[in-house]
Amino acid sequence: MIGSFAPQEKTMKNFKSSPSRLETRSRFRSPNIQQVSMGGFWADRIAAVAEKTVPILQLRCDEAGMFDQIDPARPIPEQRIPFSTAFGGGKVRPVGGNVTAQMYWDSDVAKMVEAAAFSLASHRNDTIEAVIDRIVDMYEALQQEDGYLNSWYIRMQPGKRWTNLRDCHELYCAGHLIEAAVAYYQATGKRKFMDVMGRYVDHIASMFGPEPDKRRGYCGHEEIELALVKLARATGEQRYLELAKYFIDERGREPHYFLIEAEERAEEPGRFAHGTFEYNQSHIPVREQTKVVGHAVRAMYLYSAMADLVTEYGDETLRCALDALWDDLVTKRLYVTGGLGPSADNEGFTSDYDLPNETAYAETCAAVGLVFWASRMLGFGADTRYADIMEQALYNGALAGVSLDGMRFFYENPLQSRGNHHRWPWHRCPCCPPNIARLIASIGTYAYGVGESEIAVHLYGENQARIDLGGRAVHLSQNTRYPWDGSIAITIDVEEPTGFALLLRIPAWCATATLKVNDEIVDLAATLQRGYARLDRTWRPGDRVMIVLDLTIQRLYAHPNVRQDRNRVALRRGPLIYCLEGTDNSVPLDRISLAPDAAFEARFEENFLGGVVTLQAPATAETSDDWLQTLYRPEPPRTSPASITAVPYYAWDNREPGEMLVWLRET
Ligand code: FUB
Ligand code: ZN
Repeated sequence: MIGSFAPQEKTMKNFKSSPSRLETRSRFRSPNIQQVSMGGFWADRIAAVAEKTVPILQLRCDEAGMFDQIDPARPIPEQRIPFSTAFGGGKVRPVGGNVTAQMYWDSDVAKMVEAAAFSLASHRNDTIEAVIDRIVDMYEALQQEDGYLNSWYIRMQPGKRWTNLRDCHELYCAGHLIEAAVAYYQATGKRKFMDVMGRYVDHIASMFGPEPDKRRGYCGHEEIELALVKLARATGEQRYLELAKYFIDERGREPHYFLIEAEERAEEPGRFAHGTFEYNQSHIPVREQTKVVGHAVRAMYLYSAMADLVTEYGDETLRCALDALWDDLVTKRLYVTGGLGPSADNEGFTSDYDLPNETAYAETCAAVGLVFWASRMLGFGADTRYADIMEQALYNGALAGVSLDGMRFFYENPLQSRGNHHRWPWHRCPCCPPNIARLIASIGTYAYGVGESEIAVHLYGENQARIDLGGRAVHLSQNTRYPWDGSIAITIDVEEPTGFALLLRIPAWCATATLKVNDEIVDLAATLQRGYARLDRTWRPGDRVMIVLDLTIQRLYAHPNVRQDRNRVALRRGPLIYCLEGTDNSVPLDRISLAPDAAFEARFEENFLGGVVTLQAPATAETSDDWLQTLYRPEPPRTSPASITAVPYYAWDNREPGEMLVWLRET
């Protein structure tokens, strides 16, 4: 099922050293959920998801009425979320007359199942597994003779299936159900859900495609494409990959499918939520796209699938588009937290350098989606450009989406709050909680990339990996307190001396790094390729690699065009972005200024926020005591000394509610 892969060399930014010759890049695929067990930092997060988030997700899906809709043995339920008010959780706003968030309940259930399945791999739980089995049984019973399977169209709007791919998330739901089925199979070995979904995909393939007897449709919300690649990889079935490729190739082509479909519904083609095909990235064919536009989650899922297809087919035309899109995102449209999509209006992108802090939408799902995209860019070669962004989005914009106890969730992730932004227990559009949960529960699969005779270490963190390198078993064990400490010891265990290249990521944020193999210093510069130290040798049982990454606290400055961040700094230590919280700082946060030479101290506090490194520094704060009733005056505010404490951004809003600030003023 794998096509040939052409070598390519191009000039890349952020290189510490460049390869001296053209290299043939290999393909890398992720290990599966059974192959990596996480400890340390991630073990706590994974446990919170398994023990708290997953049961909450199951309960909330039930309370919302989702199982009433799915289970054909129950009476058809009433519609619970009205049309045109698809968003909730305190906010209800129109997104088009024919849409309700209830249409994509299958996706919410599927993501919950996926998070639960991944959690089972590390936290066996018969009760949770029994709930999933019941859900699978419901879907099996619901499935139509011809394989069709969507609870909304079977139960709530019968007779209308496949009439509005633009708005109604039908293929999106299928995609999430496919991902859930693959995860459940990989976690438990149970095949029933995969078989159900295989029948549904056969039905989908009979409906859509380039052949004259099929409709040339694709989904308004990308997702099925990347799911089909997962299914292809899990089953080895090329036809699933071909269907994914069709959906990608067809997107944005003329005649435009969404116009044809609108005409068939006798609707004005321009009358839909947001009124532009940029919203769902179908404004032009994908290979012509160079700007990240529209709804951020949709964009991330689309680019993820495109990257997967580059890995599987070696398609350089898709790769060129992805390079342009990547550069556009990371040089003009990405928050320092790895959050993206500043606007609530389209849940997505606006214009270059438009990165407001307090009103940032930066949906949790979008940062999760960026982790997906970046990890798939690593499919066609280890490159720290992608891995650094993956880590940045993971530890900051995505991880902030769930509280430390795993019980409350952010939908929006601003970089500044006056004290009125808090995690909520649930949302009428509950896409984010299961999304961050499934990412955390499967984080081990993002840590490595496995090629034919290469293993890339993309993420550091305490873990044990059992990797199958073309039939040869390689056990890697990472011993580290990362991200709190930059020392990482990796022990390699092989049954017999085994030749392969170990690729170790040296993040671009790391000013100095040292590397040793079996206590001998390695000349790092000589081994670096695209930011990865390449150790190509015969590995023997018990060989030991030691990496030390410099975690010096850094001040980051934004491009001058980001007007909201002018004269401000953000604090970074290793992969973590820091913020101030009102509860740790006795003055209003926006009155605080840092001197350019103020020295920071980093302190690990074991019993604080689950164990974090906090940052302390002297600063000044403007006082208002002498302003009385004055609003304006000729003299500037007076300042007094203040000492500040910063905490990792992901850990904010886990204590008393209050202010939060990422970009601090610098005098
Ligand atoms: O439309 C399904 C999901 O709901 C999207 O991915 C999120 O952005 C939210 O709109
Ligand atoms: Zn979401």
